[in-house]
Amino acid sequence: ASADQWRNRSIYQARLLTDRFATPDGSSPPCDTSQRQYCGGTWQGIVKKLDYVQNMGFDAVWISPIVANVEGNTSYGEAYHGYWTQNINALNSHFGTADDLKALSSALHGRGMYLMVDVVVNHMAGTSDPPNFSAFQPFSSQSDFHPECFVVNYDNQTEVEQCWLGDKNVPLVDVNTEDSNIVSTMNSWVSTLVSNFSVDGVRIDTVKHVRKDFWPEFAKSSGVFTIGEVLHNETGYVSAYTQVIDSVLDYPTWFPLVAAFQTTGGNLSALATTVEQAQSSYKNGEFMSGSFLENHDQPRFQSLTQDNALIRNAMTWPFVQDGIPIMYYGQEQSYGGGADPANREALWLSGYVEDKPLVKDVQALNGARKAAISANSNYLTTAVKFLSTGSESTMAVSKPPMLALLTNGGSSSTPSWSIPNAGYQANEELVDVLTCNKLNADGNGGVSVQGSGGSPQVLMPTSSLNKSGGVCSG
Ligand code: ABC
Ligand code: CA
Repeated sequence: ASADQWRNRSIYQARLLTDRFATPDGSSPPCDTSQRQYCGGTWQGIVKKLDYVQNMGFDAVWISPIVANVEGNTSYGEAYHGYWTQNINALNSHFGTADDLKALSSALHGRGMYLMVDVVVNHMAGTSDPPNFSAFQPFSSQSDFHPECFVVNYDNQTEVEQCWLGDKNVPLVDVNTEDSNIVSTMNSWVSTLVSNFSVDGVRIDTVKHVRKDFWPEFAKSSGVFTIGEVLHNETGYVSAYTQVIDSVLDYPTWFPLVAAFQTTGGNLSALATTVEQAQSSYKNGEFMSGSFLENHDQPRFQSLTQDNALIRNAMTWPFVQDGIPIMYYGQEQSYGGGADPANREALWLSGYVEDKPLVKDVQALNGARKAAISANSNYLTTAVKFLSTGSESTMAVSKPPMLALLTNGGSSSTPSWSIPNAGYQANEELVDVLTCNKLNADGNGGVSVQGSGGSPQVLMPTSSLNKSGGVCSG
C-alpha cells in the first residue's frame, strides 16, 4: 500500500514482540524479560489475537523483523527481538513458517487490515570478535562489510554510517552499503520479501546509519509505504530523511512529549514548538510521520510516572496529532517495564482483558479519529494548531472537527480550558469522547471547560459522531 493509503491508519505495534504478543496455542508460559530468551510468541499466535487488536480500533499491525537470526545464547541473551540477522533469505523459525507468515498476512487482509514488517539493512549480528563472516548469508565475506570500528561519536556522520553498532560481545557488523552488488541485492531482497508475503508497509531499522542516497532506490524497490527509524532528537537532523523515504518515526516530538507529561509542571509549550518545527521542516509536514509514546527501545511511559491522569493525557497525544498513531503493545494493559529488556513483557500475562480503562480510552480515541476523518474530508491534511487556553498546565490541540484538551496538572488537579476561538458553530453540541459527557460551545463557538482529576478531554461535535455510529452512540 502507498503512503496515502497508510495515512489514515493506526498501527498497533506488535513489532519486536512477535515473540511476546501471543502463543499459537493460547497458553501462557512464564516470560522473565530479564533473561532475554525466546518466550514463545509466533505469527500464528498473532492471527489468533487479531480480534483483540481490531476491537481497539487498529487497522494495521507492525511485527518484528522476520528473517533468520543468531541462534543460541549470547551475553545479551537470545535474538527474540529479531534484530540480529544472520541470513536475510531465510525466516526466523521461532516465529513460524513461510505459510504461517502468509496466513498472518491474509488474515489481516481479510479484515481490511495492513501488515507492516520491520527490516534491517545496516548490519548483520556476530557472536564473536572478529565475527564469523562465513555464517552470514548472502554476504559472507569480510569485504562485504565495513572494517571494524564501533560507533562512539554520534556527531561524526561518517562514523555513524560506517562504523559498527553493538559491541565486541554482539557486534552489529556493518554492511558495506556503498558496494553496488550489495545495493542491488538489498533492493531485490526487499522487493521479493514484500511480494512473497503481501506486505503493505515496511519499517526500516537504523536509517541514520546508512548513507542517505542509499534509501530512495530501496524504498522504491519495496513498492510500499516506508517509515524509518532515525533515533535523534532534532527535527533538523531527522527532516533530511523525510526527503529519501516516505516518512520517519517522529522521535524529535517524542522527547518533548515524554518530558511534558512525565511530571506535573513539564514543559507543554516546548512540545508545541517542536511540533511546529516538524510541521514546517518534514517533507510532508507531520502527516506521514509515526506518532508514538512508547516503543521497544525506550522505557515504558508507565515506568516514568504512576499518575493515571498524566498517563491518560500522554496516551491521548498520538491519536490527536497529524501523524499516523502508533501504539506499542502492552501500554493499554498498563505495562510499566523500564529500559530494554524490561519493556518487552509478554502480553499473554495480562490475559488480554478488554474491560479496562486504558483499553477503553484507546477504543474511543481510534473511534473519534475515524469519525473526524469521515466528517472532514481535509482532516488528514489539516495541520494541528495549538490554541491558547489561559493556563500553562493545559494545552488545546485543534484539528477540526476535533479539539483535544490536555493537561499535565496530574490527577489531583482541576484543569480548566478557556478557548474563545475554538471554531465551532454558535452553541454547537459537543461530546468528550473519553467520557461521552456532553457540553455546548458558547455563542461565539468558543469552548470553556472545567475538568476534573487532571483528565484529558477529546471534544467532537455530536453531529460528526452520529454520522459514523460507534463512539458514544449508545
Ligand atoms: C542489546 C540487549 C540490551 C542491551 C544492549 C547493550 O544490547 O538486548 O538488553 O542493553 C537490537 C535489540 C536490542 C539490542 C540491540 C543491540 O539490538 O532490539 O535489544 O540490545 O544488540 C534499532 C532498533 C533496536 C535494535 C537495533 C539494532 C536498532 O529499534 O531495537 O536493537 O538492530 C542506536 C541506533 C538505533 C537503534 C538503537 C538501539 O541504537 O541509532 O537505530 N535502534 C543515542 C544515539 C542513537 C542510539 C541511542 C541508543 O543513543 O544518538 O543513535 O540509537 O544507543 C537522546 C539523544 C539521542 C540518544 C538518546 C539515547 O538520548 O538525543 O541521540 O541516542 O537524548
Ligand atoms: Ca552502516
